[in-house]
Amino acid sequence: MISTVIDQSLGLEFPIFQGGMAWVADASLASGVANAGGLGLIAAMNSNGEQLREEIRKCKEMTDKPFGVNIMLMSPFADEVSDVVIEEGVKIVTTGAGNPAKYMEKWLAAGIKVIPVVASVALARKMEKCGAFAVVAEGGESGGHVGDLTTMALVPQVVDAVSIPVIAAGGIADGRQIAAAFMLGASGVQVGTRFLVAEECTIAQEYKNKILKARDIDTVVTGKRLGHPVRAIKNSFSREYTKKEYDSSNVSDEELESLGTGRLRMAAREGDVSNGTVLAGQVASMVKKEQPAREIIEEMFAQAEEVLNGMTKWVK
Ligand code: TUI
Repeated sequence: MISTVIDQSLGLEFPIFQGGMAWVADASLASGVANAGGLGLIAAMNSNGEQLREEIRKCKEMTDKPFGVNIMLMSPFADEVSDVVIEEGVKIVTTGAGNPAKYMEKWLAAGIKVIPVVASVALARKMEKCGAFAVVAEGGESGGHVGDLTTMALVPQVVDAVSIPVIAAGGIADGRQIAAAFMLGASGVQVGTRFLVAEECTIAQEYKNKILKARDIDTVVTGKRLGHPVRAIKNSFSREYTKKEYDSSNVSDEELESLGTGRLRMAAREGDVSNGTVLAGQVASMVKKEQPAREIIEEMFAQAEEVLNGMTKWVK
């Protein structure tokens, strides 16, 4: 059994987090992963305070295992949801796409374990100083909002820079990649893309099919010009957006911004995977079938153990 400070201190069976994916990570997925022994996370990204409160309460009905909330700091509702997690007694908060320093004091006072997602050594250091319990070091292989460094380069640099535990994210969809993360010094992993096809994941079937059909080179990063790059599966919308982003200097930033608005909801909830944004990581093509969350986690950790126990078999 692979066991680290992460599963031991958070009350999990396995040291694995489910990514706090916007428009995807609801009470159903978070409770599914929690019941399967991982850390389920509800994404607060697309909710205002009251909507998040309802989702947290739903999740409490669906599991008695620990779960957390991910707060996307670029969300217009970040301030109000930062209070709701306290009011609802959430014990674990992860953050993304920014620096959560201004919320840290009140979260720590409420006894919350704060685990920011970072894409650089500098932010990891700052978060350790602010009292973070751990950090998720996320490489640019991931889906959604991406930093510049790869997981392979970022994780060992963050591990060397801080004394708190590091969870590796970005490019992890099977046990070999979990084993690799441990070798880089991580104490756990965060997985997003593979959980998109979990049976407990409530996104449109068309979105799941797009993941299941993806090839290795089928993702693209758009949005660099506006300063918030996101990785998604290539489709007709990403081609239109890329063209406007790079080819047409007469398209204003405001126009580009409004072009992207609402696109993730369109894909994830309405199933329009041609005109919507299908966020996914570079490992989408490794995701082969729909499975219950428990099966996904057990399969990944069985393979990780096999790799770690018999290294030579895997070194070709
Ligand atoms: O946040 C994510 N992934 C996301 S958020 C999202 S919703 C969205 N995002 C952008 C535009 C429109 C919608 C979809 N996917 N992952 C965590 C993450 N955080 N990755 C990278 C970062 C990050 C990057 C820079 C964190 C901090 C940072 O700098 C902050 C600072 O002050 O240094």
